[in-house]
Parts: sequence; structure tokens; C-alpha cells
Amino acid sequence: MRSVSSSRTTLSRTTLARAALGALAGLLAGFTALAVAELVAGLVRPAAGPVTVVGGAVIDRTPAAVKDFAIRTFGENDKTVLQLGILGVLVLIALALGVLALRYRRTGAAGVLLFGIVGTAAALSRPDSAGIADSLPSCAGAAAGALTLYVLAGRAARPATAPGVQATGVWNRRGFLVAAAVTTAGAASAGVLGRYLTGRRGQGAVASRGGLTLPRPASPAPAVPAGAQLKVAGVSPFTTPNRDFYRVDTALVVPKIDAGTWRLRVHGKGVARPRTYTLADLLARPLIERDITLTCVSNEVGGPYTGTARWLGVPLAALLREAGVRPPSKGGGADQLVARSVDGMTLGSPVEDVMDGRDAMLAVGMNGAPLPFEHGFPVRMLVPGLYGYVSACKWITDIELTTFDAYDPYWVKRKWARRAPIKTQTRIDTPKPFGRPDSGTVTVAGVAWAQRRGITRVEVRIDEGPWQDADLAAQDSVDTWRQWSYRWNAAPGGHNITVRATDGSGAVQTEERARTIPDGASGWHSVFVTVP
Ligand SMILES: Nc1nc2c(c(=O)[nH]1)N[C@H]1C(S)=C(S)[C@@H](COP(=O)(O)O)O[C@H]1N2
Ligand SMILES: [Mo]
Repeated sequence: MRSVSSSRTTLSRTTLARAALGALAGLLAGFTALAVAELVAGLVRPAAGPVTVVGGAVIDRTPAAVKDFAIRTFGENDKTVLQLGILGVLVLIALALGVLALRYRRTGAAGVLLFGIVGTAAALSRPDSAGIADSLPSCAGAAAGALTLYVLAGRAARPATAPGVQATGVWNRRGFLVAAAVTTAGAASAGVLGRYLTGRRGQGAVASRGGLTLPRPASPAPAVPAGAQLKVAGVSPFTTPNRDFYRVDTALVVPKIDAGTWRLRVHGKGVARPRTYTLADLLARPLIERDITLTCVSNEVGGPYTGTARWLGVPLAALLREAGVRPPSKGGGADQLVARSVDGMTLGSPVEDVMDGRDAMLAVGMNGAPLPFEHGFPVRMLVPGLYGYVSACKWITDIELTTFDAYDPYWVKRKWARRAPIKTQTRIDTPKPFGRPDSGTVTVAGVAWAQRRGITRVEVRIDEGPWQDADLAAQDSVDTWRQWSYRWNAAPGGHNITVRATDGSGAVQTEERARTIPDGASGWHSVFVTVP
């Protein structure tokens, strides 16, 4: 009895240990696959790496509500979370395939090969796909991974037999370890080399940005009025530094474009003189410089996805007029301008808005520097008054004049509105939600924005009390946000602070709550604080 049970324990221990080896073989195969894919992507095209293309394909297919949830929950870490999620799934599958391969070597290896197909399908489905070459990283990675699993599983599973000696059930541990070590070293070198190649590819772009001297604007921005920036701790700075400026896009790998080879094509309906511009062509034109507040349609009431910068750029309306474009109100046939970026993103703006006299521009500078790569280097579009997703194309490379009937750009295909002017919003920056300010005088302060209309009034309400006028900081322009503050005599207890603004047309910000989808959030921002 005793001996049976102990042999059973030995057996299950052996089984477990073997399963662990199988799992390890699976992990190493997965690691090898990704490292080899990285190396090939470094040689072919960094954006064609399997995690990048699968992640991109997932983003493209994510329903708007889920995307909104991801932005809300993970903020600007949403892409990292997505990539970690993909890696997590890959690890689980690799472990399972490894265990499977102990018994069914061929099947396990074939399972790894399937990922080459998944990666290829994802790569080819991306809007910026460079064609069949984009399948190379996934296919090469999958092949290397399958081979690794086949070899390692063989070593892990094979009992150490010698001629004339009965199989002992002890596998070839040393053989496995040697193979595993060689695999690890080889895969790690492939990965490092791949990273290096990817980095080197971006160097031309980095150098072209470093070497770019921005011309002086023909029309400089007026100085920000001294009174536009309140001296209140906790309020958002009037000008958002580039490093703090929110970033929202679908790019898992930030495009690094060499300014020297960059081109912008302008063509389409009603374009009498289609033309392709170089950066030098654009910089030779008279530039304007303007303070503009950019806002994302995914910004919740009270949310962080809005910021103000001093932008330098080429007036877009003049450039379009030169090309022969007329707005619909002047008889032009195209009512939609579709901007396309190097990563295949498409954004559509009303031609009427772009040409109605506002400072729509092809921006090259942001707060005195060339655009950061994250914000669209070398050139992005900006149209004051419109949410980013219908106007602010980063890494722009193509402008096509068309109609709203003829073409739905990326976000519109995903149920967002075709037209999306920015809604009036007010945000309380201080005190923070659930803050505990001391009783007595508490300065409540924040920002309000209604681009193109400007802010003429901000009111604050404590609990269910009357609306009180806040003090307005100086207004820079109708296209920028405006700071406000309110001195509140706070009594101990829990309090709700609510704010609302009135825009330049006299319209009071609506109380009606709307979600971000389809055309931007509305409603009043309020924070709850406890005065101890
Ligand atoms: N190429 C490209 N441009 C893009 C996007 C994108 O995903 N890809 N996102 C748009 C959205 S939704 C917004 S709100 C703004 C954000 O610009 P920022 O990241 O510089 O703040 O860029 C717009 N331009
Ligand atoms: Mo956005």
C-alpha cells in the first residue's frame, strides 16, 4: 500500500515537472518568436511588428464604447495596457502550447505557426499596411517559434535511453537545458539587434527635427495678456508645456518621419491645381502664430484631454484658395476636407469651417519648438473650434477635397459624429474632488472653454445655493480657454461645488448630461469636498 502511494506521488511529481518543462519550452518558443519578429520588423518596417499590428487591428475593431471606457480607465496608458494584455494572452497560449507539445510535438509547433497567420491577417488589415512585406515579421517569428518548440519539446520529452538500457522515464535534462540556454541567448540577441535597428531607422527623423529652424511668423501671436494667468495654486497653466500636453491617437508606434522626405499632397474635388508640397515649400510661405486650445471629443466633463499651446503654421485657407478650392458657400463642390496621416488615419473637417476666416493651419511649431513626434512632426492640421478627431490630423501627408456623402473617415465609420464643433465646458481644477480644504476662504479655480465663441461669464454654485459670478482672468482669444476663480467662504461640512460658463454668443452651458459619444460630453462639472 505504502509503496504504491509513494510511486504515485513520484509519478505525479514527474508529470508535473515535465509539464513545467513543457511550459518553459512554450515560453521560450514564444520569446523566440517575438524576438525574431522584432528583428525582422527592424529590417522591414518597425510598425509591422506583430504586437503592433495586432494591437492596431484590435484598436481598429474596438467598439466606440469600449474605447471610451479604455481612455476613461487607463487614460494615456491605454496603449500600454493593450500591449500588456496582448502579451499576457500570448504568454498563456505559449504555456499551453508548450505543455501540449510534450505529447504532440507537431501539433504544438503547428499551433505556433498559426500565429504567423494571425499576425499576417492583422498586418494586412491595417490602413497603413505596406502590403505583403508587412507579413514578414509575423511569419518569420512564427517559424522560429515553431522550430524552437519542436526542438525543445523533443528534448524535454525524450527519455534518456541508451542502447540496451531500458527507458528510465528520466528525460534528457542536460540536453534540454543546453538547448534552452542557446535559445534564450539567440532570441535575446535577435531582440536587442531588432530594437537597435528600429532605433537607427528613427535617427534620420530625429536629426531632421533637431536641424529644423522655424522661421519667424509673418503674423505673430499677440502676447498672452498678463492677466490671463491667475496666481492661484492648482489651476492649469494658461500655456500647456509640450511635455504635459495630452496625447490621444491610435498609433502604437509614434511615427518618426524624416522632414527631408516628407511630402503633403493636396488634391480632389474642385482642386484646380493639385500639388505636392515639401516642408521647405511650406516654410517659405508666410506663417501665422496663434494660441489655440485643442480639445478631445473623448474628454469627459471635468476631464484632462484639453490643452493650450502657441502654434506656428501655414494658413490652410490661403493654401486651398491657391489650389482653386472654394467653400460650399461660394459655390465649391467639396464640403469635406479629408486629412490622411502616414499611419493611415483619416479625419474629415467641413471645408466651410476651414475657409471661414478662422486660423485653420498646417502647424509646424508648438510652443516655440518644432512639433514633438508625439504631436505630429513634421506637420499637423489644426482647426480652432473643432474637436481633434475632426480636424487635428497629426503626421499629415495627404489632403483630399471630397464630400460628406462620398466618404466617412476613420472615427465616423466607428459611430462618431460627422461634424463636431466644441461644446462649452468649465472645469474645476482646484480644490480636487474629495479634497479637504481648511474652513475660511477657499479659492475655487479652473478653466472654461468655448473655442470660436469665447467665454464671457463663469458662475459657481455651492450646494443648492444661488449662482455666484466667478472672477474671470483676462481672455487671450476666442480660441483659447479662460481661467476663472471664486473666493468661497467655506463652512465645515461636506459641500458640492458646481460651475457653468456662458459663451460669447450669450448661451449658458447646458446642464444636460451627454456622454462623449457621438459628438462630445456636456453637463456641469462639480466636485465634492469636505471641510473639516
Ligand atoms: N494621425 C492621427 N492624428 C490624430 C489622431 C490620431 O489618432 N492619428 N487623433 C486625433 C485626436 S482624437 C485628437 S483629440 C488630437 C490630439 O492631438 P494631441 O495628441 O497632439 O493632443 O489628434 C488628432 N489627430
Ligand atoms: Mo480626440
